[in-house]
Parts: sequence; C-alpha cells; structure tokens
Amino acid sequence: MKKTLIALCALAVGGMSLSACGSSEGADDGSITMGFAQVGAESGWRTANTTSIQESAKEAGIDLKFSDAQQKQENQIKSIRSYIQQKVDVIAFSPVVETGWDAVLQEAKRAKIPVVLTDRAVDTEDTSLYVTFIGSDFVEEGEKAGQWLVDNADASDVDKDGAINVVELQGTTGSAPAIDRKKGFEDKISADSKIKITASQTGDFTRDGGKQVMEAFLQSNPKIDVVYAHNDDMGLGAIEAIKAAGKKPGTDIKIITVDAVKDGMTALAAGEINYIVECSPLLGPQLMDVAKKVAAGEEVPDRIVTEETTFTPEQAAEALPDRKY
Ligand code: GZL
Ligand code: ZN
Repeated sequence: MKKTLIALCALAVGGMSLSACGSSEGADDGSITMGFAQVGAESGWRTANTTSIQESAKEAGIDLKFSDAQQKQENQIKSIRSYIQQKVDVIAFSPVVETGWDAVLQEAKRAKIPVVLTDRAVDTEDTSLYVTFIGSDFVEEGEKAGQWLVDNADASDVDKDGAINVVELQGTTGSAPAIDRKKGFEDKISADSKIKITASQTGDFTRDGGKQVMEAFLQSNPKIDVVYAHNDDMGLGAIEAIKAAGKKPGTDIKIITVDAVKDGMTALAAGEINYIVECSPLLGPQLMDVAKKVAAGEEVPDRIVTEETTFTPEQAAEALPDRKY
C-alpha cells in the first residue's frame, strides 16, 4: 500500500496537482500536519513569503503540505478542501481576495480543523471561521505612503504646475492590500488639495502588469508627477515604461511603492524609487508558533500585526547588505 501511495503522490506532484501528498490521519505521534494554500508566485514578496513558511515549518518540525493557486480563488478553495479531506491538524492560507470564503471555512469548522489567516484578511461576519490573522496593517502602509507625499509635496510637483498629479498602480482587485493601501493613501493625501489621483488601475501585483498599465498611463496622461504602486514589482515595471518613454524615474516622475524587497530596495538606493513602505513577508515563524499553540489547545490572540518600517534612498543603501530577501 505504502509503495502505491508514494508512486501515486509522485505522479500527482508531477502533474502539478493541487492536493498534497501523504495521508495524515491525525498523526498521533504529537507531530503537526499543516495544509498551506498559497496565493501564487506573483511577486518577489510572495516568493520570500513562501520561503519563510517552508523554512519555518522545517525548523518547527511541522509536516507542511503546500499548494500554489496561481492567484485564482477557486484553486485555493480546492486546496483547502483537499486538506480537509486529508484531515490535517491545521489549515493556513493567504486569501487572494477578501470575499467568497464562508462556505469552505464552514466546512473546515465542521471538520474541526482550525484555520489561520496569514498576510491577507477575509471579509466575513463570522469571525469564528478562523483562529487568528497574522499580517500587516495595509491601511497604515497606505497612510505612510500618503503622508510621505504630503510631507514632500513641493518637491513632488515635478512639472511645477501647482498640481501634483498621481497615477496609481493598484494591487489585485478585491484583495485586502489593494483595498486598504488605496484607502490609507487617499485618507492622508486629502490633507493637501493640490494632490490628485488622476488615473488608477490594477497591475495585479506583477512587474509586467505594472509596466503595461504605466505604458497606458504615459500615453493618456500628459502630466504625471508621481506613481503610487501598491507593491515594488509593479513599481519596477513602471520604471521600465518610464525609461522607455525617455523620462528619468525618481526625478521626472517620483515613485512610491510598498514591500521593500531586494529589487525594490536596490532601485530605491539608486534613486529610481523615492520612498518604500515596508511590508514584511517573514510570517513563517509566527505562523508555526501559532500552529503549535492551536494544536495544544492554547489561546492565541485573534490578531497578530507584523512590525515594519519605511525607507528613503539613504536608508535603503544602509539596509541592503543585511536584507534577507
Ligand atoms: C502583502 C501581500 C502583497 C504584496 C505583494 O501582504 O499580500 O501580495 O504587497 C504580493 O507584493 O503580491
Ligand atoms: Zn504637477
């Protein structure tokens, strides 16, 4: 039987199946089995987040089953259902969008499998559907970005026309970071009537998405002073488009992004980005700590906020050598 099972798994994994391998009928040797349904591999942040989760599971001795949903909600739901069937001890996931989870989370609840949210939140009335949410405060990240622009308004009106025209590259439509980073930014810039968002569109958190949308913005908006990108990857795509249009990123057009992954910090240190708000992907250790507590039936806080900061070009140059991702 075992041999067949392994062969079957090898086949399944080869076929990039969503379900994970091995059975874990409530392993009674005290070890914990976790099913993790990841969003995808859309950005440098996501890759670092996946590494943190996989490495932390190994260090914690937790048996991790992992799936990549290619940013599709139906794939994440399929993965969660397969983890329920495999009777894992705990399910964790980063919901690609905020809504549409109640049914599958009810199924996990009926199966008495605790669910931990990481990175992104779900928008549900029934908070009994998950044990805790470990992740950043995205509204605060948007506020930090907006506050920087208010504090640096004059220098950001690069065409000196008295108006600061901002184009916004939004994250994945319907995702918590896209909704909240927009909200926080708009709250802060409302303090200065010179600052206006003249165009806003999703680049789906990818470099290519940011590049394509920025190309369109450059065609249709003669006056762009600032780009606000909801993540570094879309900001890096925008830099390619700005350069192709014969303009200097960071000088002719100011750029503000969120994440602070290595490629973003490198562009920041080079002055092609002007400000980055950090969003830490290193959620693995906290997730494994929560999983152990939950498995032991211990109380855990219902919200765990990750610590993060902001970077100017000078601070990026200083921080780069020690950055883990
Ligand atoms: C934020 C995370 C976002 C990152 C993007 O916690 O959900 O998704 O900011 C990533 O880089 O794609
Ligand atoms: Zn201007």
